[in-house]
Amino acid sequence: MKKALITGVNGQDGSFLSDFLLEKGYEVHGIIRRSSSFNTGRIEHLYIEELKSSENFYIHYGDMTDTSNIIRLISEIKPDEIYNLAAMSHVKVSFETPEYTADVDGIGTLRILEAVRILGLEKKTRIYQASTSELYGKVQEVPQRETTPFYPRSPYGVAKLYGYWITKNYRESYDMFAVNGILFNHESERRGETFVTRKITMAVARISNGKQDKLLLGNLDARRDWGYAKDYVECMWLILQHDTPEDFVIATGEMHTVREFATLAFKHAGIEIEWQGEGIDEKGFDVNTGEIVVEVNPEYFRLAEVEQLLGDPAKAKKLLGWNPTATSFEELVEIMVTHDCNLVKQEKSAISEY
Ligand code: NDP
Ligand code: GDR
Repeated sequence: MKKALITGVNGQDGSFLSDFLLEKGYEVHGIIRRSSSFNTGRIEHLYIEELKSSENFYIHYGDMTDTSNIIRLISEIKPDEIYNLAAMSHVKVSFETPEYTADVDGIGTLRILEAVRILGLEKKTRIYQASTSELYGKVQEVPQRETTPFYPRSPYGVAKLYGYWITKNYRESYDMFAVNGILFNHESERRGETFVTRKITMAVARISNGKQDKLLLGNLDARRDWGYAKDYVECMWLILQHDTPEDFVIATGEMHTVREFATLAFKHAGIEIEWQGEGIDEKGFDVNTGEIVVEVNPEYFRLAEVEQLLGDPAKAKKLLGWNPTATSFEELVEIMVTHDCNLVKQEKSAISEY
């Protein structure tokens, strides 16, 4: 039985990856942080004793800033595969916590690589690093592929740039199977509520159920290549199964604005939106009631914005046989809105069911 260690196991991707690897027959070990309130909502379903998968699922306390903890866990578990998903993952928040973000997202990656090297596991343990389309930031080429130059636009992007290069450097210096998945935005019903897609779908659910008046958003013109997280975790695994250690762009190859996402999300809940005004004065009106349901609030603007991201998944398609459009943009929006409407009707908190 193969053993996998997942950092960030209770995040969006960590939870889907755990489901996926347990289904594949892996023994899965995950690292979570101590928290004063429950933080295991997304992986709770894996704790249920009657579930066969729970026999092979182990949780350990740890932190990406705690070197001795990381060395101890890797030494005890001796994983065949490490998926380094833990990160301070919010781009806007990284402007307020730049040093911490560098420590967790940048040096944290080094701590994993060094632990594997110090423990002499270079030939046994394959390492996946969660790299990001935020590396491209101010884009130098459209669409972005593995060879496109990087230009990060946030402390998060800069910290992840270190993570990217140190992974590549350890691969080249110590002959380790250490690789980057450069993943473009991927969303789901398990997405954190402060990211724009989930913020929109939760607001749509609450507004259509009379529990919220309007949705406040920042840059409506930002364009992203949005995929479905469940499809993307399969790719993380495929990257580690590949014969040679290589970096891959994972994306759908389709780009939409925040405005388009919001329009479609409201439509799925039966609300037709008409947009009026420009820039910070732009508003979204419900055509049936004439009520304002979306308003722009400059509080949500970024200090340095990434205006557009569009990935080219050709390499992953060709070498990994991955299907980038297994779930379409329309299906993704529908999955999230349907899920959140049910959640709001039942008046549950967003992540308590996982
Ligand atoms: P989430 O924010 O949902 O999850 C992040 C995880 O990291 C959480 O489990 C969090 O734990 C954990 N974490 C944060 N800080 C620490 C720390 N100091 N020590 C240990 N664990 C920590 O992110 P996603 O699941 O969406 O993303 C997974 C990874 O992929 C991240 O590295 C992200 O930067 C990257 N990525 C994500 C993309 C996306 O579109 N989702 C695209 C490209 C890259 P806690 O719950 O305690 O905060
Ligand atoms: P991003 O995701 O920054 O791409 O990082 P996010 O959903 O936060 O923003 C996407 C775009 O939407 C614009 N936007 C808003 N964003 C938020 N959060 N809230 C708003 O109200 C709002 N209004 C408009 C943003 O300005 C931005 O342009 C995500 C994270 O998961 C990273 O960890 C990951 O690396 C990248 O995706 C790829």
